[in-house]
Amino acid sequence: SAVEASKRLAAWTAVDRHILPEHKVIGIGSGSTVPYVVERIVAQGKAVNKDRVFIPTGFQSKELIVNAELLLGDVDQYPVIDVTIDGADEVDHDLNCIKGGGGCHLREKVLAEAADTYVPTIERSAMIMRSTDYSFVLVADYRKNSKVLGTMFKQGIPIEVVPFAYTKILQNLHLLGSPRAVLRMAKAKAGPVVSDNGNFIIDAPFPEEMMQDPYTVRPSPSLPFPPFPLIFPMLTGLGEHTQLLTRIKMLTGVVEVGLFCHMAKAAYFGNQDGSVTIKW
Ligand code: DER
Repeated sequence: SAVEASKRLAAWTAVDRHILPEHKVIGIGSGSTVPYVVERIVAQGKAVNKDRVFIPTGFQSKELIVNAELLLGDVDQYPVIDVTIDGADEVDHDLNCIKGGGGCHLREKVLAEAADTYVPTIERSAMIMRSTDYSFVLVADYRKNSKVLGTMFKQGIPIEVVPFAYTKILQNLHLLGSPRAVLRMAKAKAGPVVSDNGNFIIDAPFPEEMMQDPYTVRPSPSLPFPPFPLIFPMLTGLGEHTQLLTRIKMLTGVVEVGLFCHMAKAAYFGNQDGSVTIKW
């Protein structure tokens, strides 16, 4: 199908550019696009892959690595990863993305952050603190290439929660601006979806205006620039709606939120016409 061809195109292009011989510890995401990533890595040959170890982001990801006869590692042995490559449910103009459509976003975010080439540099001229440059690369088909999160992937932000707290969290999400938040129910099993970590998943759609800027926090113009932009907007209320990620994460019982903001280094989208769109 056109969608599958576009997934393969995105995956192969990203692997060719970002999975290089010097990369020895590689994080493998989850979903229906990453099998094409593994396919392309295997095609790089046994000689280069025999010195590599591959870290999974869940059951499906582990099965992919094992079935491809690649060396399986875990994040305890390899807490620093050279590059992590993963799918996404939707990516906006600023490379913020919604992940968790497959319910794997907790471990995916751990591996995305582990691929962290954090280089705190201050550009004296503009006094700008460069934050993190994660070696975290997204691959997806054209349906995920969006401008504002939530406008294409409409089922809502996936939120992993401890089962004990899910009813309270649903109530709080309804108050926070997502009256249509629901517990994700399983299709091939009676009852809710249970994550690889034994938790529940809530899908919480928010109105478009809250998704314009799910993370970027602008310090108030009247207040000095960094290093504490996060605090000032809270004081001035500027950060009210742009702290969506933080406000969800702070609800008691929330384990992880499927919003990956300012983390991806690049995103590759296969298009129906055989071209590839790259955001970076
Ligand atoms: O759950 C996730 O974040 C996965 O990466 C998944 O949602 C990606 O979607 P895909 O099946 O279209 O690759």
